[in-house]
This record gives sequence, C-alpha cells and structure tokens, in this order.
Amino acid sequence: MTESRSIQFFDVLITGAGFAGLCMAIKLKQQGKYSFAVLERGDQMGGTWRDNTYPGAACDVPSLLYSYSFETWPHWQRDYSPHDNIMAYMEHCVDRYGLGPHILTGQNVVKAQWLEQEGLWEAETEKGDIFRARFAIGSTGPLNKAKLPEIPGRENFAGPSWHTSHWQHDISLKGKRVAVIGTGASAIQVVPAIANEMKELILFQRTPPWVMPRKDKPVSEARRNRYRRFPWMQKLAREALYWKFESRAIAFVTFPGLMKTAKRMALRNLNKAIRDPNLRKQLIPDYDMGCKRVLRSDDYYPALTRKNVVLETESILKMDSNHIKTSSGKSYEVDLIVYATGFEAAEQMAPFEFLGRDGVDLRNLWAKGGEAYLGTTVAGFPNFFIVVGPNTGLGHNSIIHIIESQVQYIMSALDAMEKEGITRVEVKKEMQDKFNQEVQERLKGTIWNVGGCMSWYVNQEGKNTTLWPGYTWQFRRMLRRFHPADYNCS
Ligand code: N01
Repeated sequence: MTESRSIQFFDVLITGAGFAGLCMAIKLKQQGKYSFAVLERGDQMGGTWRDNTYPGAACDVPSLLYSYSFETWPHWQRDYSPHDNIMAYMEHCVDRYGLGPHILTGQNVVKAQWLEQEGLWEAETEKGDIFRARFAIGSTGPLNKAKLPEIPGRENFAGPSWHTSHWQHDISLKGKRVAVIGTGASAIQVVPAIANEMKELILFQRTPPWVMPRKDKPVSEARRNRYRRFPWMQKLAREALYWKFESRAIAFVTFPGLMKTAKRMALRNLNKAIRDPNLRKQLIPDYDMGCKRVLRSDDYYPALTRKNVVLETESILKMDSNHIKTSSGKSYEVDLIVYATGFEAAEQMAPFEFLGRDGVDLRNLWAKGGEAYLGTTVAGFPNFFIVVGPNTGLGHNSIIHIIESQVQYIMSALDAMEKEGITRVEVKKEMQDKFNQEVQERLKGTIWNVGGCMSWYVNQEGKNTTLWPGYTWQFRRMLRRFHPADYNCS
C-alpha cells in the first residue's frame, strides 16, 4: 500500500525567518497577492539573533542602520543594541505585519527540488511534511552552521564545551578555568562579558583583530521621545549614518591606502587601553586593516588587562580530557571550553539537498564557491531567489540595506511576471557568468583580497564568494528593476 502524503501549497515558500526572511515576508504581506509560508527550522523566528545568545551578544552596526528602513522603532536602548533589544524589534515586526500565522516553526527543510512538469518547487522537512510553491526564496544566511576547529584530541575533552552560537546558559562559569578559542567578532563581545566571573580565562588567539572604539552609549529618554513623536527625525538620523558608513567603502574597495588613517586610530585605541608592551605587541595585527572584519569594542582591550585573563598566542597542538597543549609544550588545565571559532560561511549558502532543473544539486554546483546573478538568482534553478546570496556580504555597512535591495528586486520580478504572463524565469547562464567575472575582477584590488590575511570571506579555493566589492548604492541601483531580458522566460 502506498502512503499518501499530504501536500501544502503556497505561491511562495521562504526558508529561514531571520532578518532576510522576515523582510521578504513583510513585502509579500503588504502586497497581499500571494500566499506564502516561512519554513523555520528553529522553535521561533530570529535567525542568527535567535541562536547567538552568548553573554555580551550585541550588534556592531548601530541599530538605526541595523533595522528596516521602512520600520522605524523608537525603543532602541543603546546606539549599538544588545541581543534582547534586537529580538524585541524582530518580534515587533512580526506582530506589526501579522506574520505570525505565516511562520511555520520546527520545519527544518532537508530537501527541495524543482518539479519541471508541474512548474513547482517542492520542499520536504525533517518531520516529513511536504510543501509546494511556484517560487522558492532562500534566506537561510551564511552564518547558520557553527564551525568547530580541527584540533587533535578535541573529542576527548571531558568538561563542558560549546560554540558561541549554542551557549549553555544553565552551566555557570563562576570559579572555573575557562578557555575561549578565537578572537573574532563573537569572542570580543563574549570575553569582556564573562571575564569577571571566572577563576581564569585563557584566550587563544591565532590572529589578532583590528579593533576600533565603538563609542556605544545609551539612547536618552529625550531622544527616544523625539523619535516616537517625529519618526522622520529617526529616518533622517538613519540616512546620515548610512552615508557615514557608506563613505568607508572608499577605503575598502577603491583606495585601500586610505586605511592607514583608520589604522592609526586603531593603534591609538590599543595603546591607550594596554600599557604592557608585550601584550600590546601580541595584539598588533600583521595584515592590512579591513582584510578581516574590523571589530568595534570599548571593553575588549580593558578585559585583556585583567589579572585573571591570559592571552595565549601559541597555536593549539592538542587537547586531552582536561588540558589544552600549545605548540611549545605549554599545558593549560581547563574546566570548560568556549569555541568562538565562527561559521561555515562560504559552505552554508546551500545548506540542504537542493535540486534544480535536471536534478543538479546546488551543493555540488557551489562546492568550489557560490555564484549567482546579482547575488540573487542561479542558472539551472527556475523561480528561485536568494536573499544574502553569494557576494552580497559587506565589510563596511549594514546588511539590511542589501536585504532590502534584494527583496525589492524579487518583488519587481513577481510583478513583471504577472504583468507579462510569465510563469517561469531562469537567469541566462551567460548573464550570470558575466556578472561573476566582473565581481571577481573588482575584488582583485580590494583590501579583502590584497590585505595579506586569511578570512572566512575567502574560501579554500582562494575565491571570495561572500563579499560585495562595491558600494551598497551601486548594488541597489543594479537591483532596482527586474529585467526579463536577462532571463529565459516562459
Ligand atoms: O567568527 P570569526 P565570529 N585555533 O570567523 C579563530 C558575524 N558577527 O563568530 O583569525 C585558534 O570572525 C579564528 O582565528 P583566525 C560577523 O559577520 C557579527 O567571531 O582564523 N583560533 C578567529 O579569530 C562575523 O564576521 C556580529 O586566525 C581559531 C575566530 O576563531 C561573523 O559573524 C557579532 C581556530 C573566528 O572568528 C563571524 O564572527 C558576532 C583554532 N584552531 C559575529 N580556528 C555583530 O555584531 C578558528 N579560530 C553584527
């Protein structure tokens, strides 16, 4: 007897309810023409902000910019918001736009495939539920899978250990000897937040980051009231911030030499906070500023001067049940390990079996690096759009700007298809290739490619598949309107 599977139909299926998925859902809801569902693997929306609850989790982009341009919110508590405030904003957006019924939580997509005959996408979730839709939108983001380091003996460590994106809040750090591995954006927030709790914190640094002052401060009640009464004032402040951040792209993409000024500021920041010349020396990066993400913190360096904090710059050789051993033979006895070792970013653009036309799996197609047209559509994958796809990440401004540009492009595509009676679009391979050649050409001179560092921006093949090599206003201009001529349409 064959089991009959119940299938749920929608016009649009969105995968992932983070900032990108929610933005897509809001625009579809506002337009009101399409049925849609957001399939979310977690038990609530929030994406990376739901997962990353580590102590000190906050955004290193100011909240006025790290929020939707169309949804001002007068409740930001600080210029750079902590995790809870950001989650509250996202919840507010879900309520305000009535997205609750559209978000199907606990639906971890394990496979999706294009059904050529039906002209539909079919998604299957871990639970065995089946969904079909005319359009598939991928908004799972690049930072959804924790990366753990390959260190001999890691599996033998007997104490608790976890990645920053899976913080175990029920285990106290009080009085323990804790190792933190990694000194990226997550680590520099975690370390100051936990350093005073424990007996000893050993911070394993492989490469020091460039750290600029964040100059974070609370948003005064008076300012919040002003924003409440006059939302246009908040919009104006947001616009000013946008251009301030955008101007930084000049140094990242056009004149890397301009980074020298910022470098001087970062060194001043370091020298001011750290008196010990040896420690200072260990914290000075030997690559160009901007090559890795420039970090912002007011409390990271001061935390490293605490008596109970040790900075270890030797590489980790191995671990056993309660020790971490370094390359020169030093041995640290530790009770607990926090891995602040980042994400499988480049690999995670296609996080599950994803079969396009002719059964081609996007994971295989992108094994050596993702490529898409305008970071949004992929040849061989009809009626499929990605938000925050290949080469759409930023080193200088808010990703929300990119998300809004892509969502606007997708809405324009749906609109054009309806007006012109098109049911199926697939980007022309030559358009995609030409676009990617241009992107890689432009990346050649940028600080990320010539700055002398290894970063998650560049994959194992040495190809930068994560960053947009230009200004965000250029990206928006390119995605302003969907052009059917770039696509095979039927
Ligand atoms: O990860 P990372 P992250 N031994 O990849 C080190 C976003 N984010 O979670 O530099 C020792 O930056 C590794 O060393 P190295 C943001 O986009 C945003 O901190 O490779 N160390 C590095 O220091 C960010 O870029 C916010 O030599 C090892 C660290 O682990 C992205 O998330 C906040 C090691 C990994 O740093 C990822 O940040 C937080 C080993 N074996 C994060 N293996 C906002 O505020 C790895 N490392 C918006």
